[in-house]
Amino acid sequence: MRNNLIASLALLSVCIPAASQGHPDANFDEAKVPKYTLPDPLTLQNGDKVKDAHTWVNKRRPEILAMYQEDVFGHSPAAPAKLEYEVVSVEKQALGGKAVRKLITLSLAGKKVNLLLYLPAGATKPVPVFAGLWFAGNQTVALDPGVPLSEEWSTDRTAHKIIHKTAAESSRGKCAQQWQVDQILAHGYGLAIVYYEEIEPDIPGALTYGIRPLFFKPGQTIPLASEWGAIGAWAWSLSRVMDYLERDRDVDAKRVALIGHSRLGKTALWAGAQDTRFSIVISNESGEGGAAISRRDFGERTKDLNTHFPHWFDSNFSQYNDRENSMPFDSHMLLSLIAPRGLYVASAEGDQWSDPRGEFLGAVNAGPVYELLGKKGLGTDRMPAVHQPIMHDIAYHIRAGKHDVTAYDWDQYLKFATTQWK
Ligand code: GTR
Repeated sequence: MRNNLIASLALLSVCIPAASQGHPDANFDEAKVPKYTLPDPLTLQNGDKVKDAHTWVNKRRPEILAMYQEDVFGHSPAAPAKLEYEVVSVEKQALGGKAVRKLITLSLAGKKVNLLLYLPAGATKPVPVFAGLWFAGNQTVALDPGVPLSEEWSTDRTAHKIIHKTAAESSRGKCAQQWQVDQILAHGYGLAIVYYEEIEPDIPGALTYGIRPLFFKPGQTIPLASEWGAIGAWAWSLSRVMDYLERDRDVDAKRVALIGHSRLGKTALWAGAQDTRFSIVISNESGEGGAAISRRDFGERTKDLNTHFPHWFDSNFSQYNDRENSMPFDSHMLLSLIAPRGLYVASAEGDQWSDPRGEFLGAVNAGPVYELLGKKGLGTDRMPAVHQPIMHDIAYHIRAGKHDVTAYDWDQYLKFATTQWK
């Protein structure tokens, strides 16, 4: 199994950063997962049961949100009083006439971040939009040369140097299959995308190149133990993308689906948990620290996250290394913060590191909160076979293949969104 894992990690698409290599004693045997008890999302900290939507919205939801702010992703700054942005260009005949392409520069605390927006050409009313962050420059999802090449970040490990360079023209369209732009447009939807490393490079020690220091108090040099990590910064920026979408008259901002893969799936969940303006949240293989139940000793664990990616979470999170059973929360509670909005959790069979069953169980156990709010959870605790999606207000599928976003995944997300947006 471990060899399979390493083989599948080695096959990762060039579009997705190299995954950590696991650790020698990672468990991939379901029979060896010790028993655990999940905290109840519908019991308040004072022990009272949550029996109505009012108590959920006003008491329990804020309690859970506060736990995640304090101990996992960290507290983020408030939204700016006014979003600063500039629409740099509007191309009415992009992608061979199929799309209107807008390039927008968002100014996040003064740092410029490029938002690429494709909308279906000829739309007669505001359109719903899929929004998300991506692992490489905007040109990697754009086949047309109208989209400028992005800056790229990488490390020279031997020289302990962070390298900042401009992407090559050959990177254009490189990850297009992971976004299915034609399908999205054909459904009458738009796509809003930002390259996440413009917000903060995804490298431990790259803090100073991102937006977090722009919010430091005088004399502060590192975030406090309960202040946002990089995932917090990426998630906060997704809310700024939403601020823009609300101002764009061609967009139906009441119907925006947030989508993220892997670490950006964790990010989408955290953004959607905090910001209820997103009407749907899609977690594609978000794994540990995302949709997967942390208490399950299967694949990646909390300590792996805090060791390999110390910049992602707040520093309080490391108190749970090897102590997942002491968490007053688990992933089902993060997922329950999306309720009553549409939630899609997806796994891949070849991505055991992300613990597909743990992701499924996260979605199952968010169900009671959906039911309390009059929505439908997965309605079963039997994991479906590959390519047998379950779609209610919570949806789940597992597909064949590796850690990736595929056309199959998009077919399901488009179907789910279309049902939710009816
Ligand atoms: C892996 C990490 C996972 C997942 C993945 C990714 O190395 O262990 O938690 O987020 O990276 O983002 O591709």
